[in-house]
Amino acid sequence: MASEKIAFRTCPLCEAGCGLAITVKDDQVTHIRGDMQDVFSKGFICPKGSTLKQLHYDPDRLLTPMIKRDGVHVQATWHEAWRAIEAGLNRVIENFGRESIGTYLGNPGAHNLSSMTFNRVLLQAIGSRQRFSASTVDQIPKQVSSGLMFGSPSSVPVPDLDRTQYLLILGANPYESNGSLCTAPDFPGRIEAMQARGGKLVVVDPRKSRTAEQADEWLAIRPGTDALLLAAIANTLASDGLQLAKQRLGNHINGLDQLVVALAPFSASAVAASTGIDEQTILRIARELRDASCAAVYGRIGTCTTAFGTTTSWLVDVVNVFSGNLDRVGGAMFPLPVAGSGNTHGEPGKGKGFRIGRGHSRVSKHPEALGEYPAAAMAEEIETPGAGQIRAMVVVGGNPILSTPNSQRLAKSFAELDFMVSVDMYLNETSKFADVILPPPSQLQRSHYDLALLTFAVRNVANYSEPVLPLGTDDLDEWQILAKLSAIVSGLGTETEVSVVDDLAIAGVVQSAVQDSSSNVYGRDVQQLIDELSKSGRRGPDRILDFLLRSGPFGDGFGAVPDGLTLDKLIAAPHGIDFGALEPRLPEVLRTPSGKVELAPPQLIEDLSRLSLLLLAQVDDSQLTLVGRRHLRSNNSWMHNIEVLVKGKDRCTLQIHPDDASRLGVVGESKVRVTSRVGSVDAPLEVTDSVRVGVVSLPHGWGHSMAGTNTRVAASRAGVNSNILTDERELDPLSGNSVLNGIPVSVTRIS
Ligand SMILES: Nc1nc2c(c(=O)[nH]1)N[C@H]1C(S)=C(S)[C@@H](COP(=O)(O)OP(=O)(O)OC[C@H]3O[C@@H](n4cnc5c(=O)[nH]c(N)nc54)[C@H](O)[C@@H]3O)O[C@H]1N2
Ligand SMILES: Nc1nc2c(c(=O)[nH]1)N[C@H]1C(S)=C(S)[C@@H](COP(=O)(O)OP(=O)(O)OC[C@H]3O[C@@H](n4cnc5c(=O)[nH]c(N)nc54)[C@H](O)[C@@H]3O)O[C@H]1N2
Ligand code: SF4
Ligand SMILES: [Mo]
Repeated sequence: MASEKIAFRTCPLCEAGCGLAITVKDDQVTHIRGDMQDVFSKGFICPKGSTLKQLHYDPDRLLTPMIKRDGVHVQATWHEAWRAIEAGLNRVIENFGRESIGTYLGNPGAHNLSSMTFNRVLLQAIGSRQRFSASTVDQIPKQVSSGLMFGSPSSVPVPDLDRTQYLLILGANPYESNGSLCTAPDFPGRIEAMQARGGKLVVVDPRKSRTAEQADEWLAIRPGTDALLLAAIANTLASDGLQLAKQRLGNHINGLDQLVVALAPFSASAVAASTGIDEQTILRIARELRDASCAAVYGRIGTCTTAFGTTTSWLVDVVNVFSGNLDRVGGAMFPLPVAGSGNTHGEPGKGKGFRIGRGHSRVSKHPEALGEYPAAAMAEEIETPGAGQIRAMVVVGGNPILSTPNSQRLAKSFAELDFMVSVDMYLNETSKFADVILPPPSQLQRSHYDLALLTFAVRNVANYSEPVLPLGTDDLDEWQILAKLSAIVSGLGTETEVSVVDDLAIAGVVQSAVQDSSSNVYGRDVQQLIDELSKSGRRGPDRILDFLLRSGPFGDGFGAVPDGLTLDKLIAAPHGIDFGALEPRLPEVLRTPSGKVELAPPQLIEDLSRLSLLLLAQVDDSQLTLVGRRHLRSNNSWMHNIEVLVKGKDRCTLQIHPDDASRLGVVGESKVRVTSRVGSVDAPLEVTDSVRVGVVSLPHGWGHSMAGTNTRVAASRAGVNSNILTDERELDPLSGNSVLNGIPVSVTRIS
């Protein structure tokens, strides 16, 4: 008789983390649907959720390591791969030192328990400061502003979606993205529930996105000017006296007077021309935020990936404070992550605070942020000779050749590397440069817990998934790959058992917890705790996760809290455990030296002078600016090899407003040439009034036509790479984040 089971697991593809119910017959996945009983997603999934099946069975997915021989990737055994890596990396280390090894960690690692627990080990083993990741083409500005204001880069306030009555969204499109830095399965449903209870949604976006279409009000802002808009909203609230904010938060804030003075130049009338939003509207939005029974401001990609990413992210929370909505039910609130995080460790209410610029990149002297340098600086660090020049790259779950600015320059530099390793399941635009590719198992063959994303969840929930399908006999789990790499690069040799690295990893985690006076295992014996954990037979990420759960805010503290959480208890709850709605956390959540919310961090106050220069800039709508967009059926660059997700009409089009199209004489063209300072692409034209005049939009993650890759479906609908146009010189100077939106471009006929 055929064996049939239904497995429950969290979808690891995006930040929403929906529960899936997966039917497995004789070790074959037959069907994937939403898990109706999931405590958080309650049955919701998007079209990507069910494609974990197609991903697993994708004939192009790598099942064995690949080694490049005479320029061509061929299948190899793990043993051959490890030997090649040892030889390649050792040669670079011996000749040029450890600093010459760069790393790039990609986005899927944030959704991957193995990477969340072992990437750190790998970085330590490599021992180089040349660290890069997708963070600097994404959310790092929000983490820097949160670090400076609240003392920890993990303390990112999220809109209390299920209870708010007014939501101001800037530069996010959760109807396509399903939300980011705000973990909320069925974000659209939660917005519609807000509207149904009489709440209002206002969307600020240069495009009439699907979220803007759903909004009660759409404000078509000029790209890159959100900081001005928010400064003017804050300024308006300040001139009204801030009674509400002082009454609610007065005891918890520092720097109010200084900030109010610094905001003076940014009146609603002063920013109207630059932002394209009229004075009366700005004044009204400010007062609506203040007068709503509760309200939240939320900004994402369109606010982070601009030249004022950090300042904009800060001003989002300044407005949350000024309207009296920070840390308030229905406002912007701090989650309490079940497995702990930077915002639960250390003495409650006080800490060492947060710093950037503890080092500077070698070539352009960009300040370090969160232990890394801007992805935009990777190419120059590879190209520029001298001590510390990158000669080898280790890329884990990243596709920077499509995801980071001035891709053509980066591709050229990757081609010049002495050695490269990719941990990736596809031979794609980035891994094609690797001397060795190490394939992780599929998403269905691993356990899962959203260590990173549940830190930003709109409810305090926990959900663990066991692997749905077993590893193949020759497969290694991703943590084992990372552990082996760590052993090799630290000189322990290819024969080292991964358990050696694993034991070091768990010891490090436990050690830091027993030294934390706020931890429920403070002062306990490290070995005793590890022995207790190891009784289950668990190893690797699961053992570490068990520890994080047990020592977290809801944990059993190894006996200290009798009813507390353990991994066993979580496994017994396959639809997850809901620890309830968010609760106010001020001042306990703070880790600033002052024990207050720092409203006026010096770097940010100083950046307001740079921002004021934007007010002087000539507004010129004939200069087109490029912004991006996401589509529900995409996932950055890497799911275009799944037929059901790419079929239908071409989505990689250049959207342009009809007025601009006629001004430029391109109305009837099927394709146009788009050119920026750094490059040029020919893209299909889509004339639509969903973009504002002066703005054109092209999605990122496409451009699958490079030779030497093997993603056949993606190649058949290649599209063009929008990051050929984005400029590696344009950065947010505080966080190092790339400017990926608001790129000056010209659009011309292809002669
Ligand atoms: N379907 C799908 N879902 C995804 C992803 C995906 O690729 N596809 N990627 C995931 C990842 S890694 C992330 S980080 C999240 C991102 O999630 P979101 O932040 O929601 O990202 P986008 O959908 O790109 O929305 C950004 C919006 O900003 C607008 N915008 C551009 N420039 C500006 C500007 O200057 N000001 C303002 N106010 N708006 C601007 C764009 O028009 C766009 O509508 O999505 C995640 N979810
Ligand atoms: N112009 C423009 N550029 C952008 C953006 C934008 O809005 N506009 N968005 C930016 C954002 S928000 C992000 S997050 C980045 C993403 O940037 P990246 O992280 O560099 O790129 P991804 O497209 O997510 O590619 C992920 C890679 O990991 C592989 N992979 C998938 N799952 C796994 C796994 O479990 N393990 C391993 N080892 N590998 C895996 C995939 O095959 C793929 O090669 O792109 C950024 N680039
Ligand atoms: S919304 Fe995100 S987490 Fe939910 S099914 Fe879709 S891809 Fe998966
Ligand atoms: Mo992202």
